[in-house]
Amino acid sequence: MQMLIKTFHKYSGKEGDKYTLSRGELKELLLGELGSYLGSGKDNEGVEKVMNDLDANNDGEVDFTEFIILMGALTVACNDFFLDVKPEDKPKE
Ligand SMILES: [Ca+2]
Ligand SMILES: [Ca+2]
Repeated sequence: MQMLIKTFHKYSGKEGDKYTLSRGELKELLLGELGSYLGSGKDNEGVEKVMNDLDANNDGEVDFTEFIILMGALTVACNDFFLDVKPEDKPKE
C-alpha cells in the first residue's frame, strides 16, 4: 500500500493537480512502472483505454481511488494469467 502511494505521488505531482494524475501523468506512470506488463510501451490506444476505464467520474484526471481500482484490476489480471499458465499450481481445495 505504501508503495502504491509513493508511486502515485511520484507521477501525480508533475503537472496540474498534485493529487490527481492527468492523462499524461497516467501514461508516464503506466509506461514507467508497468511498461513490461503492458508490453511494447508504444501502445497509445491501450493507455487511452485504461484512462477511459479508470476515470470513473469523467473529470479527465485519475485520483487515488481510481488508481487503486486499476491496481486491483491488474492484480486480478496477473492472477488469471498465472493460473492460465500453471493450472496445476492452483491451491487445492
Ligand atoms: Ca497531476
Ligand atoms: Ca476522475
